[in-house]
Amino acid sequence: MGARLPGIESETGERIVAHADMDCFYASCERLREPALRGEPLVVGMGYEPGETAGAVATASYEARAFGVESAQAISEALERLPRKRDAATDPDLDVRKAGFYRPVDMGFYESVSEDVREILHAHAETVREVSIDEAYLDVTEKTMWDEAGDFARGIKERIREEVGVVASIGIAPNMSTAKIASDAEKPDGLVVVRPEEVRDFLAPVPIEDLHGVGPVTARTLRERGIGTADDLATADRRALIAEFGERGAALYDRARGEDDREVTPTGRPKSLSRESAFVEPTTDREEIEERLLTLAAAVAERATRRDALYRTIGIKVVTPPFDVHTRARSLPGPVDDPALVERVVRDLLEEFTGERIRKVGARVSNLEFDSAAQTSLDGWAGGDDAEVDSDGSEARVKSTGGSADRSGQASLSEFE
Ligand code: DCP
Ligand code: MG
Repeated sequence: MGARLPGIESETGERIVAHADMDCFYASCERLREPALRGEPLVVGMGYEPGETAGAVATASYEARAFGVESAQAISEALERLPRKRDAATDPDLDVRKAGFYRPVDMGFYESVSEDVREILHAHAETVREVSIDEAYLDVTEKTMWDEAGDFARGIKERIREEVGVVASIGIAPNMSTAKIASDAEKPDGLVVVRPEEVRDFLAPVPIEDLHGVGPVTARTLRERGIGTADDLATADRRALIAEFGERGAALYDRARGEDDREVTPTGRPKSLSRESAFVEPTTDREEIEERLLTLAAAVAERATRRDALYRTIGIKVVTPPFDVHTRARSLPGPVDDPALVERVVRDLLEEFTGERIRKVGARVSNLEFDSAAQTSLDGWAGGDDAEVDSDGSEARVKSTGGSADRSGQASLSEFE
């Protein structure tokens, strides 16, 4: 990858990202309203009713995990490893000291606890991306510095513990994928800071199964190739990985090396919208290629309009055999919602690939803004020299660059992966 807009610096290493994940979340919530469960083996079951054996384990407290109980296990199996206290009290064959408590899930209550945690997270970050009920990424670049990141994370953990009563594990790193691995590294009650210069060493021993995007099937294939750790992956032959796994191979390789320049974007707010499509056979047919790309561009522009998204960057992706990915983009001086402009720009960008055999094309709008309130006419543009807007674009819905110029020029084009 590595294709970037001219004159735009890589942001790698400049970002400070935190990942927070609550410890045995549902179990911790149950302990809030039933303090007697603290320190006890506790299983929270989905589809479970008190006294019954149906359902599956949503989560287990760390005390229960010591008995071999884990998420997604059948309650019946969990009961074999960890009998209920009540049953153990009356059954002479069972040992009460080796028994635990079982509770059914109560999503409404967990959501309310989650809300309280989120409020604290938002107070400590510029941007928060909530990825599940108990997990979020925070962009804390402007809230802390590497030298004090540990104290900063400790402060967040303290507030969550004192004000909500649950325990968060936090990882801080220069990018999202490393921060997630860091938050998991010392659970429960974990706090791990991985400074930019420590990323490679920190990741090296991590088993490939713990890397984002590696499922059981991929893991098995990698292990058959003798690749068991992030370091094995990071030092593997990139081309061979691409030959085996396609574009995903390249992404895995980059993540294993700690290269991940994804921006922390707010929940529900994508940073780009794209669509791509492969030809049955790689083709040089200019008309077919252009037609396909324009269809994709129209679909992407329509999606942006529907979501009230304005874009500052319009780009294409062209994949040539074997799997060479080329991205090209043009940045605009201000955010627009202008399907005709998208069409014109992608057609222009495709020009460079005339005559090439092409396997796949894609269209993308990025550098999105969702603030649809402050749109002005085209006259409101600050005017940039790389813009390709001609006068017939006057119907475009355009937002003045005045109050939001901070985001301009940050487009990284490696996001197609
Ligand atoms: N959950 C679920 N089913 C699963 C996994 C999780 O219902 N298979 C629910 C219960 C968890 C919550 O989601 O409490 C959060 O998931 P985590 O993976 O973060 O697990 P925990 O927070 O329970 O434990 P950990 O301390 O490992 O984060
Ligand atoms: Mg959790």
